[in-house]
Amino acid sequence: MLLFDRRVGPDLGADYPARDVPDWYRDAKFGVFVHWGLYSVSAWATPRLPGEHVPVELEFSHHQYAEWHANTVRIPGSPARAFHEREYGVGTSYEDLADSWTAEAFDPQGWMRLIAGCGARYVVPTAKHHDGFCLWDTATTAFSSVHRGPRRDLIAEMASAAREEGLRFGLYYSGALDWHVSDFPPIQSMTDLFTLRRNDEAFARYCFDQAMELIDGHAPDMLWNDIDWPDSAKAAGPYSLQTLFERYYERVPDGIVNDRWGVPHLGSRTREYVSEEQTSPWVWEATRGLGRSFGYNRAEDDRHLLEPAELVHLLVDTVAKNGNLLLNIGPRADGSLPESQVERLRHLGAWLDAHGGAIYGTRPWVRHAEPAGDPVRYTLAQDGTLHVIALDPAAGRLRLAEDLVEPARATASWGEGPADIDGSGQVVVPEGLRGLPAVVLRLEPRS
Ligand code: FUL
Repeated sequence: MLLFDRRVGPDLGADYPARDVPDWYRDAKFGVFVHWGLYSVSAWATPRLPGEHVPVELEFSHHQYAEWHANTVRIPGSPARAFHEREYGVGTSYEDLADSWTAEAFDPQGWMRLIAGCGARYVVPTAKHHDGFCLWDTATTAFSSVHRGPRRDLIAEMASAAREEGLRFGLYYSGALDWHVSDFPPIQSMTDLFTLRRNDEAFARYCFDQAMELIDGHAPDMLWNDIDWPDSAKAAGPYSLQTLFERYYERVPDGIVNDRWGVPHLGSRTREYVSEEQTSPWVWEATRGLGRSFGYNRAEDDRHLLEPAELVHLLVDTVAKNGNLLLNIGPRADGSLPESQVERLRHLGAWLDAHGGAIYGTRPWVRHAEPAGDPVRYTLAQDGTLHVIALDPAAGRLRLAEDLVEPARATASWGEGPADIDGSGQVVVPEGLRGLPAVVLRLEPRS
């Protein structure tokens, strides 16, 4: 039984033919999202502890995402506005902050070395977020990092550093929202999110031109669009989305897009701060920040961030269900990376270094977990080796599911040596492995 489909999604007809998932993406499993932009200057959002929720009517005035500051600050009475007025004085707009963004400690080689060194196979920085500030040398607007603030083509620098480190390079682009070229009241509800946005032809052309600059200039391996795309570009035409996709796949034949275009063109399915319940036949991607924001939020501390062990479990759970993890980091405005984030990435990297064989290049098995058994996740190597990833090695023993005990799967081993499975399917976890967040029992097929 094949548990995953070679295609990104079902065939949706001639306008949006289904494409195969490129092998590099299916094998990569782990990418790093980088939310860095003008919003990293204010770098503030109402912090939320794990599991903490705010009433739905406060979701936008108390937005958890620091990269939403340009919107949140315009909501009267919002904590972000109070912060902004305290910090910058009444009358200073969000856009005024562009000239104080100097990015003096930005070291793209250092970033990419760290990201690749921690086991990520691809990286996706934000080229333009909802604030409309472009991080590349664009002919479409002067509201960019080349004309304001850093006076550098940050995307070009990241692209070449990433590729030097052997990373695939994707780009995030906010296709539906651009607050720099819109004139609406602030978004205060989910309904506003999909209505207070431009859909006119001039804006569709603007987005098309910007996306084409990025495609022509950097051939991004992944095109990660956000929210939606201007409606007027959804019918056939020279600046239509169909044309954009055609041009993209021409330029990057093994490229992949995501699913946030507002049309039935399926790419990798995005899940933000949530997971798939079960193995999905379609490739998908879990994304979240290390805390509750993507952009750096100076109001967060360690209490708001995932524990290193939780991070390993998140990756393992995602991969077992046919997903990739696109884990976000939020650098500070000056380009430095907060130590609490670096430490977590390194922790994940160290685990991957020892156990990456159970992650990279794997495929889902017939089930991802044992609903009533010990906490495990399964992945299948392409040579038929089954990985039983135990999520509670501190327990010291693992009880295998009945169908794994006899007789099809012969040799069982931990990374460091053979494992003995007793008659009742119990296996002892070697003492030296019990302090790890997860350990891998390899069950090789009988040859
Ligand atoms: C969301 C955006 O609104 C967030 O700011 C973030 O970029 C996330 C990845 O996608 O929909």
